[in-house]
Amino acid sequence: MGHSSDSRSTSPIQRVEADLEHKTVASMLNTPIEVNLTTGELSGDRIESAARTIADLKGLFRDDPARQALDPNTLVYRVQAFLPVPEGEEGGMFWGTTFLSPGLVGDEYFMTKGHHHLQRSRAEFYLTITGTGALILMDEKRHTTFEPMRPHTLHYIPGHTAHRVANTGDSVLAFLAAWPSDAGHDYGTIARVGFSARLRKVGGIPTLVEES
Ligand code: M6P
Ligand code: ZN
Repeated sequence: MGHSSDSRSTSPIQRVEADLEHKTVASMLNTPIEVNLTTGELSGDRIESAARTIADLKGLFRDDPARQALDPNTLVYRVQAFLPVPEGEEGGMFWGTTFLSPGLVGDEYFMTKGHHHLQRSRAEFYLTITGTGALILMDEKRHTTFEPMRPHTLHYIPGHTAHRVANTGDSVLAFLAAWPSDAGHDYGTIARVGFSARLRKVGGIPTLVEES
């Protein structure tokens, strides 16, 4: 009663309630990551990054002497990924951006390694932000096709389909990707048997050429 004249004073109970409220708000506050929709760059404190240079991509391109003639430190692509749950966990989703440099190894465009999903049924979305290229898809019968990529094209990669991207332009190709957290990456199959066709520059035009 005596202290009720002071408007700033609080009873011990009121103070506990205020503290609890503060804690509840603090524990609910997640800082979201940000996607720069002009460049594709992800920012935030939970982003993982990886880079692949010409030296890392031994065995990927058809013309290995041409690869060896390039500066081994040449960046072919880098990937940023936001993995909010552990890799392999069922029911979650992952998000990433790939930045693929322009360039050629012989007559073959700079490209990603490409992969099947370990869980073959898992699908994925790619959304092109900048640049031009091709999404190369191979089904289980080893039938290979490609979809042209240009800013704002959205690509659905069905399950049971190997996928890789080639940069056919002269600037960085950046694309966003979203895929299930239990998809996984199978690189071994591609390393062993590859895709049935490669995207090559033939008479100045990107052309899917069957492997002989
Ligand atoms: C996209 C996603 C990633 C993938 C990356 C690079 O961002 O599909 O899962 O890792 O491209 O492709 P790759 O793994 O074939 O090198
Ligand atoms: Zn994938």
